[in-house]
Amino acid sequence: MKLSDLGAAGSRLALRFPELTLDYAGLAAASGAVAEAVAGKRRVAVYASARPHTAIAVLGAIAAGVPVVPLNPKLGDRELTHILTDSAPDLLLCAPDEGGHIALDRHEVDPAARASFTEPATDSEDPLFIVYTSGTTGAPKGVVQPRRSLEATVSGLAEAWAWTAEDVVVHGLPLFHVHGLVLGTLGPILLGGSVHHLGRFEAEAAAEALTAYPSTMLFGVPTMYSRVAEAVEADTGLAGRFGAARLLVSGSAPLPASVHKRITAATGQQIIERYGLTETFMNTSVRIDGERRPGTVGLPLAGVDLRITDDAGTEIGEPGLVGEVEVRGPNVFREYLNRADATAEAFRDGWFRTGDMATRDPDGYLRLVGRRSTDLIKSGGYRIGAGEIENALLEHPGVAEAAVTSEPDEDLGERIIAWIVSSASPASEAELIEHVASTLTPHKRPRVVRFRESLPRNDMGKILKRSLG
Ligand code: MLC
Ligand code: AMP
Repeated sequence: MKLSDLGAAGSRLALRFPELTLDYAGLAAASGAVAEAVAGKRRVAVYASARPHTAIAVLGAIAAGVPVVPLNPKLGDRELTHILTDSAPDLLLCAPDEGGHIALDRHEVDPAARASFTEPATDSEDPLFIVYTSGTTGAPKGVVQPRRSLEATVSGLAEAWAWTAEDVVVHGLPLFHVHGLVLGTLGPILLGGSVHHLGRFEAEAAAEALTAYPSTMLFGVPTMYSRVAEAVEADTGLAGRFGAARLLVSGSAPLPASVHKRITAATGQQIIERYGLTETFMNTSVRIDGERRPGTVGLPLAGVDLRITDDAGTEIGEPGLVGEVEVRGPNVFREYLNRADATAEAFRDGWFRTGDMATRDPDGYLRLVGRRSTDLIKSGGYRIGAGEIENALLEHPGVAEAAVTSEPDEDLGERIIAWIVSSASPASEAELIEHVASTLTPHKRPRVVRFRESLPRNDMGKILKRSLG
């Protein structure tokens, strides 16, 4: 991605946020000022609020060849400290009124700044991002994604969806994860198109944005589409506006077939599903001209090798049989930062083990059916490890024993449940929820706490989570 190429697009719309609109010339110039400020740094953190400053900061760092660690602005003390210690960024990029609590040298991003910058030569294997994501146990791991992954994913999706510079991508996704940052922000900019970010997701605001331009695509997680389904059933005017989009795309978690069908009934649109991970960016999608079959995530994108294996690692060729999804290709990450052990464990014979269980329809369409471990939870489209929440709970003086599980939830897909044996000085449900929200991050908080006299354990002392209830 060259800033000079962006600048050449001149007065075309690049970014629209509630607080500010930038054309390509403005975006290239403001990003150029960031690139000047970060040139030569080893690594920078970006305070990734849902604001234009985040997009400008990330583009500037990419232009300067400096890897970015996106920070969720709502990170609690423990998780923030872990990420900053593990990734050791030289500088924080943020808006002037943000990030005051973060003890790093800072560069304040100014959307009105103007600078031109000569980009250094880069290699496709150079790290682009270090994105922190949860595993089943322990603290989140930093996924090192090289420049080639971005290229592979954006070109693969562009081909699958006939996505061009004419499209305006509308969304209200957070900008510290792959979905909102890579697909929803860098994707449109790489393709010379536009982003209309809603600031936060509301069905009404999305409907308005979807009819403000000739060709629009909506990106969202299933929780957002389930809220759209409610809204369009209650208001036919709104349904018409969603019906006017070129494409509605869902990802990050399973889209319930019921939501898919309700939205089709109300708007005439059939949602397209695509499947990815922080470690792989995008793997598969339903194609624009393919059958949009509820419950399926389509076919591998160009360049992506995908197989389904049994426990021994042998490929399962036959449709209908369940196995683990393994992926290989230019979209796959390099390593977990400072975690050679976890990296080695994640790969088998050069294939990345996704932890997702799936089957294939006879025509090759992939159908995700669950995860290898019940200790990875997807709530509101966020990936959350049971282990990290258990560790946080066990550090609270009111907790003697803790286990974390999930239950189906209409709105969030899954909701987090904490099972607690209290200590001699018990804490309330609200205190424990707040404790997790403030030490880790609010979306990792349990939605329900269930107090028990004891937790079921096997002879080895391991908690039998399946017996909780
Ligand atoms: C609640 N809040 C608290 C709190 N309790 N803050 C501090 N302390 C507490 N105890 C805050 C929340 O932070 C949030 O603020 C607000 O209150 C409401 O929180 P919520 O009820 O948890 O969520 P909600 O607003 O209902 O959000 C639903 C949602 C959200 C769908 C909008 O879950 C979301 O944005 N999900 C997207 C996840 C995503 O992008 N995943 C992609 C991963 S990448 P505030 O200010 O935030 O409203 C990936 C790869 C791929 O998976 O394939 O895409
Ligand atoms: P994350 O690393 O946060 O990006 O989460 C990746 C996980 O999200 C995958 O391993 C899947 O379990 C899940 N996921 C992503 N897209 C989909 C989808 N379209 N349908 C079902 N699950 C999905």
